Amino acid sequence: MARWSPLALVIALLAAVGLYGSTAAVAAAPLTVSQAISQQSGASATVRGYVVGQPTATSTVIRSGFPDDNALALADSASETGTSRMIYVQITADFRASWGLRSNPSLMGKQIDVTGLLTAYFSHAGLKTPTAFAFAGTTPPPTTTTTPTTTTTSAPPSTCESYYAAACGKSGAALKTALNSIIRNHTVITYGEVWEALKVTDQDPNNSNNVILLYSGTSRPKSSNGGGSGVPGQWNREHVWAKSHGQFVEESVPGSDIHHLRPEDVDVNADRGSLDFDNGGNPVDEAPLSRIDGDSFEPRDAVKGDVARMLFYMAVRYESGPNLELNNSVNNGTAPYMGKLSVLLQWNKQDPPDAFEKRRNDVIYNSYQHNRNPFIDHSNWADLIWS
Ligand SMILES: [Ca+2]
Ligand SMILES: [Ca+2]
Ligand SMILES: [Ca+2]
Repeated sequence: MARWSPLALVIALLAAVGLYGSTAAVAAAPLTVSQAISQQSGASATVRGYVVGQPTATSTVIRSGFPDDNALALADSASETGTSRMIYVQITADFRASWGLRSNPSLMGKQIDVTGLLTAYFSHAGLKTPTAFAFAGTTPPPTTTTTPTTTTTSAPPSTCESYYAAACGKSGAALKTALNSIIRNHTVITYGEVWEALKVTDQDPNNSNNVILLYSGTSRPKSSNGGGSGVPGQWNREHVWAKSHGQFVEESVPGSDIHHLRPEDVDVNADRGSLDFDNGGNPVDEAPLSRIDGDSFEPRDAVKGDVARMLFYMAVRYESGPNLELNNSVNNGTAPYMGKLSVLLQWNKQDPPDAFEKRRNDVIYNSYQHNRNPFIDHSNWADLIWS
């Protein structure tokens, strides 16, 4: 059965009734910051500018050490320091996790579009009560014709113009370093909160009461979570990067990072244990499409790439405390390594990202951690770093 992302479904439905593309309303071009400063009329408008800091008083905009996520300043130049040439943007609660500077200091210097009311804030030219934030260039361009538009699938903010701007055009160690800087400051959830998060990220697209188990592919009730080891029919939280490889605990930043946590049958999780990944072995009890031998685990074909990309993410996200890395070995034990890299690179190509995996990345980015797995957005980057 086809798996539709919510956005693709909406676009498809709109196209079906002739609303998308053919009769799209004409959108006004965004205002510049200088235009917005001179038009403090209280009207709603979209303003495009560069993020230049956080206003904390009428004539004070700070550029680092941001105290909270409640406001930002835009200017027509990314290097602007004169507050008279800035507009102060209120960030209401719904937008703070994604657009506040304390949580997202890498927004500094980025060009964004904000829609809100042109009215004073901090006794200064302002934009209040926002209804939309977007990176400039990710907003659909104004439509002035009635030419039908080709529909597209849900696109992550993965263009070099926005989320990955600092990584674009790089390779090798420089690409790895740039990606680390983009993804390393994520919102950490507790290990207890992981249960409810996995019920959302790994929901069965054909049954919203269930989750899909990683290594078996089984659809199992969300409510069957928990259980001690060996409780039949239950699922728990599989660490794809085994905790012992680097010796981190469950209640830690890598331990509760849902980019590499997946629902799995309690017994299958125990079978996999802390094995490295490689091809070969005998079918796993209760997950017969996956294979196991004395020193390695081979996930079923449909998730081979998913496993590889989770491990790529971990190696890039964690460069200290512990510094997780990939190597070409099995039997890595408690060293902060996971193998086999050469096999993972093959699996990444063999099983490219699908709708389930892309949706999962979007949900983690939008609702939980506010960072992305770059290798789901750009699977070729694994080769640029490790080949
Ligand atoms: Ca083996
Ligand atoms: Ca897959
Ligand atoms: Ca690392």
